[in-house]
Amino acid sequence: MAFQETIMDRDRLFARLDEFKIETPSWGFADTGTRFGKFLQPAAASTIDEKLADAGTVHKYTGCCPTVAVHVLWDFSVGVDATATAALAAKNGIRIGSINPNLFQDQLYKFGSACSPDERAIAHAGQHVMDCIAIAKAVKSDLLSLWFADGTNYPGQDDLTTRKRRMHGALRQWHDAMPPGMTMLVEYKPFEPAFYHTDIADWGMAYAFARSAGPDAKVLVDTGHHLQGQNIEHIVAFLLDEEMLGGFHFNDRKYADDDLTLGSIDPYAVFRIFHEIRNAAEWHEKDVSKIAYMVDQSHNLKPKMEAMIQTVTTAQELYTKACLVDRAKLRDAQTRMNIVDAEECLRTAFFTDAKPLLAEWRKKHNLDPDPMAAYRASGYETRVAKEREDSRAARGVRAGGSYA
Ligand code: RM4
Ligand code: MN
Ligand code: MN
Repeated sequence: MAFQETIMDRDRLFARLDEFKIETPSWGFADTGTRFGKFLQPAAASTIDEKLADAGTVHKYTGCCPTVAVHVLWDFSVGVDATATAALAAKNGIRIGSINPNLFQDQLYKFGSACSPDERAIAHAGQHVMDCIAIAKAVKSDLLSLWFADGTNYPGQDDLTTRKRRMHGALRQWHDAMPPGMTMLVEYKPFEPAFYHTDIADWGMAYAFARSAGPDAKVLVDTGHHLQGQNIEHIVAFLLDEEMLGGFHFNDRKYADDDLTLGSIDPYAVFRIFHEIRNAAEWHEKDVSKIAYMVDQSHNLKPKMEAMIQTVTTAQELYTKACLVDRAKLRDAQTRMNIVDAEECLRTAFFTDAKPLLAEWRKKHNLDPDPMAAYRASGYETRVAKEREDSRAARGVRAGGSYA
């Protein structure tokens, strides 16, 4: 189906695309794997310099990834000047985005961090978050993104209500320590690494914790963190109406928290999420400009950079399709209670080829209309593979990476 100017003119669509910025994760450029092992890639980034170079390169070809998320312990060693890292990001044409504390790897966190029955673990977590806030200030980031591995493995292991209260206490304290203008994002996950109960298991708990933490705390929806069959777009619509949607971690899944490429398993579900965001903006006068769109993927087998470019362009395509929903027609069909006509409004937009429109948008921004082809033609991967192998050899380190 051809693009209909009547639904949304190009200028309006292109303005929407200009606003649609996606943050790449530093850890998405590093070697990752599963608990069964890692398959190393010569071109994978193993230093923050290399990760920033990769993130800058993705932005150079896509034009929509101006920030990179960092995981504090993986990207900042103790004593390293965070402002130097921010300067390095700027040199690569990007900025440091969300700051992700690491509240799960220290031995002290065996029974949790903020919810641990061990007061030393709570104090350690609190100190780490204060350090993260200081890093955020130094790099001029306004997002503190919290994910907890807290939970228990066996019924009776700890008191669920007491743990809930510990989490409330920690989040309130950390919220109060944030400077004005900083937002705290609270992520949820139904299970893993804890297998019996997770302290922030779903969006409702994240909502309650964020609400009680203070006005600058919002919910982060990681698309992979739901039980099978969960209607994610409904959660998104609900949170938007409550003005509690802080952002997303993009990835796709088939079984659990698989961290696969966004839209690789169910692109229609991603489209439906974007559709609810456009509904909130266009029908319900919600400000959707502050939503933080972030990628949280683990490219275990795909070449890292290609996987990231594929993710970002897929997100743009699905967002464009959601912008193309004929909302006047949809309203009319809903008013007439004609289910088939209403559903067809969504299907028609979803099956529209967004690629030519995105090619035009890219040309307008002096970008190559085909970011993947342009990236491949640049020879970046072959070049950095050689450089990074040499530099790892010179430093006497094996390829590795940050996590899993
Ligand atoms: C979790 C979650 C967090 C990510 C950690 C490493 O499953 O998605 O966002 O930072 O993994
Ligand atoms: Mn996540
Ligand atoms: Mn995850």
